[in-house]
Parts: sequence; structure tokens; C-alpha cells
Amino acid sequence: MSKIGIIGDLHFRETLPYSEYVEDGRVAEEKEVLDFIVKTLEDCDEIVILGDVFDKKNNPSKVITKVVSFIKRFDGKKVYIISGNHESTADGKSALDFLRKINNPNWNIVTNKIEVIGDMTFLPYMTKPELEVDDDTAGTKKIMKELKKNKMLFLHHAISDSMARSISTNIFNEVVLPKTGLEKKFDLVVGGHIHTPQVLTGGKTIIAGSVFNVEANEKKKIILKIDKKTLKATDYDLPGISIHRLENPSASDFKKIDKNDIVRVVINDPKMKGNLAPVKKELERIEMNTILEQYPKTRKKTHAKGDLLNLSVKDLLKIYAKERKVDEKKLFSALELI
Ligand SMILES: [Mn+2]
Repeated sequence: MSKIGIIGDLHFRETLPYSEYVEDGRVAEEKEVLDFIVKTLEDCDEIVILGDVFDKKNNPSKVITKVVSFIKRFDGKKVYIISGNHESTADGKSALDFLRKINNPNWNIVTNKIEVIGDMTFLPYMTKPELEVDDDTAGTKKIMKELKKNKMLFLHHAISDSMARSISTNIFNEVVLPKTGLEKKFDLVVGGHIHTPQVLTGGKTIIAGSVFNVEANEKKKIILKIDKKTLKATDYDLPGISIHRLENPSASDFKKIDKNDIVRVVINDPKMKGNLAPVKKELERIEMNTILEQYPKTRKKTHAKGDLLNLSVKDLLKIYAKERKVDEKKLFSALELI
């Protein structure tokens, strides 16, 4: 029974975010996750890496080495890697290009055009200049026209009717491909790019999500195996440290937190000022924690230049929303996303 192993956005970088909170800089955790992936996908004969392998377009040698040695661990398997937005430039170049020079006959690097290999179609992230279009709608149309019917599609683009945390991809300012249109052309669609793993309604489109916890309050990280015959997908929970951001927490908010998690407490409720003993008591059992007290200024003069410097990002967004007449809630959720 032949299986395809699916790995979502890896975003390899020198050190994982929040590494300053952990004694070893999250090095052991990174190794644990990668070892888990290699071991879990041992029985797959094909591996698809869905893009944003690199977090950046230009990378120090340490990061390049990390990427190459990770891919080399799938020795003997066919490996397909598509390029993501984090690693590709507007002119169609990608941080992954150098992998072709390694000249491994088992590696297929797809960076700047749609490629069809047997019953698998690969769509890397394509910029508007690459697509020779001026706006996102034209980009969507062009890609949909170029995609020909096949069994499976692997892509690094947003798909409509999915969620990036609490935001619908339908309001994204980028090329978004229509879920129903894709499902007419393919029996199975597997996407990267969006970091929240999810199976869309009907079960034909799966978003793998990202591999490492890099933001506060991210929940579930997975990899997938697909049975090539039945197209049935099975997901496997990845290990990794959870990062929590707690605002003005009470004792009960700490119940779900593991002692090995990273916890960042933000206190901005003036009522809690001087009453932090219960919070500090809860934090005692959590090794990796910080507590930030950030009380709002009582007096806000929005139009005086000097005062703006003292405003919180949220306050500044409120002013921006008011001036530009946009929904402040949308801005806040966008901020959360960043
Ligand atoms: Mn991406």
C-alpha cells in the first residue's frame, strides 16, 4: 500500500521564536519534532513538502544546512518540494533553487510554475508579476485556467472558505483559489500556506498547517499520510512546546497549562496592579514564563504628536480605524494574526 507523507510549512530559521524563554533555545524541541516527522513517515514512499520550508528569502548557512540535512533524511523516497511565499521573490526566484544543484534524482523542486508528475499536480506560490497580472482576481483566474484535471493537487496558496486562525481566507488581500473550483478539477487538494490545520467541508480539501508552534495560543500541529489508492488522509499530532499568552489571568486560566509550556502573562488591568501574588504563585510551577505589566495611560490626547508615542498598538489601531473608517475589530484580529 503506497503512501504519501505530507509536511506543512516548516519555516526553518536559526532559532524558533520564543527561544529566549527556553534554556536550550528550543533546540531539543526542534530536533524532537523533526525526528518525529522522519520516524512517522518512514513507511511512505513519497514525501510532499508544501512550501515555506525557509522562513526567509536569504538564509545563513546554518539554516541552509538544517534544510538540506532534513531533506536528506528521506533517503530512498521521492521528495517533492514546492516553493512558498516566504522563500520566493517577485521575479520567480526561490530560496529553494539551490536544491536543484544538489542533483538528487529523487528530489523534485517546484518553484515557479505548475508541474504535473503522474497523478500529482504541484502549484508553488506565484506572485502577481510571475503570473503577469495586476490584481488578485486576475491571478486567481489565471491559475484556475492553467490547472488541468488530475487526481491530486498540492499547493502553496490560500483556498477560499478556510480559516487562518479566526480570519476567513475569503477576505485575504492575495490570490485566493476557490475551493469548489479546485474540487471540480481534483479528487484531493492538499494545501500549505495557512498555518491552522483543517479539513474543509466535504473532506476533499485538506490544509496541513505549519509544523512548529511559533505564536502564542496556537493549538494543534500535524503531519499527514495519504493512502495513494483510496486518498484517505490520516493525521498525526506533532510534539512541541505550546506558547500561551494570558491577559489578566485568574488562577483557573493556568489549569490547562503544562509545566513545560512557554507562558507570557500580560497585565493591563489597573485593578490587578499590586495584586499579582496569585498569578505569580501559579507561575512558580512553570519554568518558562514572563510577566509584563502594561497599564494604559489614564489620559489620552490623540492629536498631540508627543502623546502618540505613549499609546499602545491597540490604541493606535483604534485611531487609524476611526480616521480611515474601517472596522477596528478586523484590524485587531489582523494584529493577533501577525
Ligand atoms: Mn506561506
